Amino acid sequence: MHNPPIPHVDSSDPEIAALIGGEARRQYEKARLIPSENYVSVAVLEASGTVLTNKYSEGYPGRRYYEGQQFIDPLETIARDRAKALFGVDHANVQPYSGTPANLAVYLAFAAPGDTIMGMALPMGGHLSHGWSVSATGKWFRAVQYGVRRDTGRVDLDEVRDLALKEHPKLIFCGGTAIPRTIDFPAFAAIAAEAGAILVADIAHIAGLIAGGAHPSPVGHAGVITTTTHKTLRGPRGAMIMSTAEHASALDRAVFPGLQGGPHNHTTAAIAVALHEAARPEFRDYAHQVVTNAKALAGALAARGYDLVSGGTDNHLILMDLTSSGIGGKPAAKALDRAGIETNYNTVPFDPRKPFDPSGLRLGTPAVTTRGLRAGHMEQIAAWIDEAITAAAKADETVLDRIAGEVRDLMSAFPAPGWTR
Ligand code: DSN
Repeated sequence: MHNPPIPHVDSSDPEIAALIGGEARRQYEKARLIPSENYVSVAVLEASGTVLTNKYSEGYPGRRYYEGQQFIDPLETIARDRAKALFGVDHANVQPYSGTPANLAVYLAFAAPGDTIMGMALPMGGHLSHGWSVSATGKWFRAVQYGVRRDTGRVDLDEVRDLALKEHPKLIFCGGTAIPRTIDFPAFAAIAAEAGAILVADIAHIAGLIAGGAHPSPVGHAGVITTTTHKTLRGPRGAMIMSTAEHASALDRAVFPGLQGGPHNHTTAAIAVALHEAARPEFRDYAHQVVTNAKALAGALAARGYDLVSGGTDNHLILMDLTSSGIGGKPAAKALDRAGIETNYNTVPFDPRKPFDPSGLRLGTPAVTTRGLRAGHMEQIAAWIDEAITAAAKADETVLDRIAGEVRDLMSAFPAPGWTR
């Protein structure tokens, strides 16, 4: 059952309780390989489900528009201080509701509608909110987009520099959602300085790796850093903006009153708890194990003949290009889900197929590493992925159901925060 228990939901709303319980069991039984997901600790879950959700706190500690902030003010101050200490930044705002609102606040702080901004194109590994055409950021700003090289699958820094010097963007975003390689923050910083742009490092995917010392930090290179809190950082769904002192007040004004109303105080508390956990030595071990596991999984998939964008990974994320496997990313992801292995279909760079039926599969190791899986288990997971993709190409559902049972057996040996038998 769900942990912490939910007896009051059980008795007052059994329909919703059953769905929550079902999701807790699903998360326990599956090998969850979506690289932007994780398992938060029971402490983070407890903090998320508190009376803090009852309170309005528009403003910032010491400057609120509602009375009764005796406990909220110190709580938000602790969350901000923990973020500053963990990442080594001058300033942290913990109020953005999630990653896209955090990025929108950066636009509001430093750009006006119609201004030129620059980011990585979504199909190349970037994020919608870095100026992709269907996003408000692509509609309201003049977005120029960079990509990766066709031959290496890696960011082409020469292209980034040429584009930045030609287009003079106000903001340059680095980071994204499907980047399997180390982000070269010093190189981006040099380009931004030359072009007169503010560099924004969106570290949503790799924040936990940075906190744990398993990926270089953008601090000292990017004036503004945005992140969600729920991916490798292993906190609740939320976001933060961090910056140099110079940009602090513009960013704070953009979040509130520019973009948002009252902060979600229960989320702020859970972020504080997660940041406390991320400052512990065990979290460093976790971050490095995530990368070790991802490299092991990538190696095992490559050994089975799969094409990996950029040839492998430096971080938590692997992007498989299934073009030569005779199956699209979507049917492969659906078959894997039936086989107990959760991934997501994804475009690959230069994908000839549509985003809703793309050629790629995106997977990663943050969640299974939290469960306790180690590099040795990645060989077995790669074998299951291979078998399931082969079975899916032949529409053999018996094989998928057999694998699901084997995955369940493996995962049942590893406790999942959020579930107790
Ligand atoms: N949904 C996030 C991810 O999965 O990477 C991006 O918004």
